[in-house]
Amino acid sequence: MSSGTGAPELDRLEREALEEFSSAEDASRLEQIRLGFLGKKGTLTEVLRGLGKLPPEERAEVGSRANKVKVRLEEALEAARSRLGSESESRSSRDAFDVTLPGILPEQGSRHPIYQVAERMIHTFHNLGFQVADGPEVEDEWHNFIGLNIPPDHIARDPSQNFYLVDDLLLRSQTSTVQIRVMEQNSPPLRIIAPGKVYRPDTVDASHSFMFHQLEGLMVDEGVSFGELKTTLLLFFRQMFSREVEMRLRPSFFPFTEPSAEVDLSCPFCARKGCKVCSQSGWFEVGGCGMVDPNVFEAVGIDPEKYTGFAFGLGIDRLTMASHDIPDIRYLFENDVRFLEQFSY
Ligand code: 2U9
Repeated sequence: MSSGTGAPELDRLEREALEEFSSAEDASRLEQIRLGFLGKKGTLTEVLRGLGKLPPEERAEVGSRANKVKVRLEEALEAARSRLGSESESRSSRDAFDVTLPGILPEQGSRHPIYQVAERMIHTFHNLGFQVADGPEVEDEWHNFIGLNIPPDHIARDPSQNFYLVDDLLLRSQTSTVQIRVMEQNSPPLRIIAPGKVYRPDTVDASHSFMFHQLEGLMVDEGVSFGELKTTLLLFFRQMFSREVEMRLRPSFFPFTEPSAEVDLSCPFCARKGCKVCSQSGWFEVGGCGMVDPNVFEAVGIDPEKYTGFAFGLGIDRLTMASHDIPDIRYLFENDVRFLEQFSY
């Protein structure tokens, strides 16, 4: 190391020091280097101390240069300290890793409660010989109304009751459109279910939404009777709820079935004692059903003299709410994780 005091010597001193600081491999070596340049007897300290002995004309220039070098060396020292400090820190935290700690499981999602109930329904109908059929959510009036024997002046076709997109296209208001499509393309015997989303512009409140889920069923063959409809539904509900539930059919009217009935279950949540879910009545409405109207068969080219069939419609959201004691349908569609995680499995 030169102990000269001119500007070129200071340049060289600076270069050497910077190089040594940046290549120091640990803290004790860095300290040695610091002492060599900046310590009491360090080369730069000596230069600064010797300034007074320089001729006055050199003193100012060399002094200013030496002070700048000092600032740069102190910065380089800090940088080297933090480099070595963070290296040694990360090495020590690596060394401290406790391999006996249990792992952290990644968070896992689960199916939406509506889909969990739908899957159980599908599985149960599958056991009864029904196959799942699917169809588009954007439909034409033929599949949504005309094929289902719903006349042009029927209130169900009113623009205020449907999401029309353009003249002949709307978001389907029931999944019956799927059964129409299946019957158009297949011959009996048929045993299908059509689960899916349907859309109606209802004002949203605790029990209504503009989109909800239905599961509809259809069985067509020679000699299919109302008795078979009743048995099929009763077997379904008993399997679905794993209980001896009772079922009651109340006469009703739908354009697509004749005769038609509404389906009540003995409340599966209180065994008819009366509870919140059944409004203390002991009965719980789950959907509607009936024998396929001969006009529907004619519309899809199935001979109503040869074949009969039954159909039913069940509300999946309603069954989900009842099964889990959910008081407001909006919880099902807000996708708040604090709600949904209660149904994880
Ligand atoms: C075809 C022929 C007949 C399906 C049926 C109902 C009665 C019914 C409601 C239950 C609750 C809709 O989700 S809900 O609001 N459904 O009451 N659905 S009969 O009848 C059909 C379907 C397709 C070709």
